[in-house]
Amino acid sequence: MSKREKTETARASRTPEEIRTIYAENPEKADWLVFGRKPNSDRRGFLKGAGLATMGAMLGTAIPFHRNMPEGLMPAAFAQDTGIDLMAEKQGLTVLGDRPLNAETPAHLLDDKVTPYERFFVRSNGLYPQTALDMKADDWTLTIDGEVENPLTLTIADLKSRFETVTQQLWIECGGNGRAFFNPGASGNQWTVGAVGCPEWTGVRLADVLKAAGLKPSAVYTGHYGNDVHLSGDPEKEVISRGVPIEKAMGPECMIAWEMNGQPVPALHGFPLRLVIPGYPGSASHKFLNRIWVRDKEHDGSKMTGYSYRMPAYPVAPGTEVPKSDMVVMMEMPVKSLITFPQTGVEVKAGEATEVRGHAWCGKGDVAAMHVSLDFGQTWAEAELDAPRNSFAWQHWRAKVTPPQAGYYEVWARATDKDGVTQPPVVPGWNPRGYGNNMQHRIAMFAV
Ligand SMILES: Nc1nc2c(c(=O)[nH]1)N[C@H]1C(S)=C(S)[C@@H](COP(=O)(O)O)O[C@H]1N2
Ligand SMILES: [Mo]
Repeated sequence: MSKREKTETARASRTPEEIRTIYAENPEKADWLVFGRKPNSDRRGFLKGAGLATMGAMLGTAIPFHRNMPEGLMPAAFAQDTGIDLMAEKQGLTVLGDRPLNAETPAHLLDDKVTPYERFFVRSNGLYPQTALDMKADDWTLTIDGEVENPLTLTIADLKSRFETVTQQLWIECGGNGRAFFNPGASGNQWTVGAVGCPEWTGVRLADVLKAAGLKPSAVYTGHYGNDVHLSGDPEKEVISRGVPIEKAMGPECMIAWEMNGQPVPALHGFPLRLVIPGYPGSASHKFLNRIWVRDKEHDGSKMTGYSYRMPAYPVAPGTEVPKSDMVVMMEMPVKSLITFPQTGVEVKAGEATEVRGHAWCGKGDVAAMHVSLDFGQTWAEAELDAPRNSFAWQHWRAKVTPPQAGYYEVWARATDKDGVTQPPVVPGWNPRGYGNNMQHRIAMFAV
């Protein structure tokens, strides 16, 4: 074979998986492989010559309209499959979209004390990295740099050997959970109540790793990075990069985890390493984590600024146009609860006591009390509320309700935090992007 023939064979024998990985890791090489284009040449050319031959060979057929096809676009044939395979083991989730993949869990499927993989919601801002799809990351590293005395680059083996391994049950709730109920509505995923879950995580404390890197006095914020791929396929575009104040990051609840429920963190949830920062919007819990940049100011990565995960600094009337300069970063999630049993629409016997139960959680820490009502909020009965298994695990609660006679009832539930702040019966403070809706959860109950 001539050198040229060898090159052509090398190009044409790539699998779609390889092409995606190369696009993610080395865009210039990908351009060369797919389009036969030299680095730094014009990105906006149309497909011709070697590029055309290569792409035709990879697709295994001719491209009749090749004259119209721009270079630099990864052929859709190689684009990531939609979530169908990734979602195979999820049970009963409502898929809100498949590019990016987002799915929430109906309340009655969140009844487990520890949320199993099958029922844990999925929130993606980008496409899944090949390392996660392959569940292979032998040489994965996590870098801690920025405002630290000793920048660190650690393998997962280093994390395991240098720091204490801890297991904690910690909840993650998307900042936009409940968005569907805002009026006027907010753009974004129309989460109802199920963008929350509380699996068990194994890993190290974020604080231990930050301490080992030696925080400088100038360290005030974290900035998180992972290797998921922007929806455009452009490897240079950042999908999401959020951070938290150092005081939060140093809390013992915050973890760098490699296991979820005793198994390697699944692809959908950030294989091989993710942050778990309970209490804050889920977006702080970065998946596919490979870098923490310690900042000397509030982090300004993608989806940290503008209206993303920000609330107006003051209460506004629904629909108000709030200037960006008046939007502040969302920190603690509000106190909240779910009724996970029975399922809404349940039929019960009039005059008989029925058990209702669920979980409660709060961004500031423990929930202090839990109440239920069967008369549209006129009277409330205190529910039995368990202590959390560990700090920032959700708390289980149960109560009995007895519909006095046949008819339609609603069970309303509300959690109250240590400061006496409780969940409102209707949507709380309107905000442009529909974050932080902690209105009371309610289910329908028919007594016969
Ligand atoms: N790398 C990366 N991390 C991420 C995201 C993402 O798109 N990419 N989404 C965030 C958001 S908005 C949420 S709510 C949680 C969801 O975690 P889960 O998909 O494991 O339920 O992950 C966060 N971490
Ligand atoms: Mo989120």
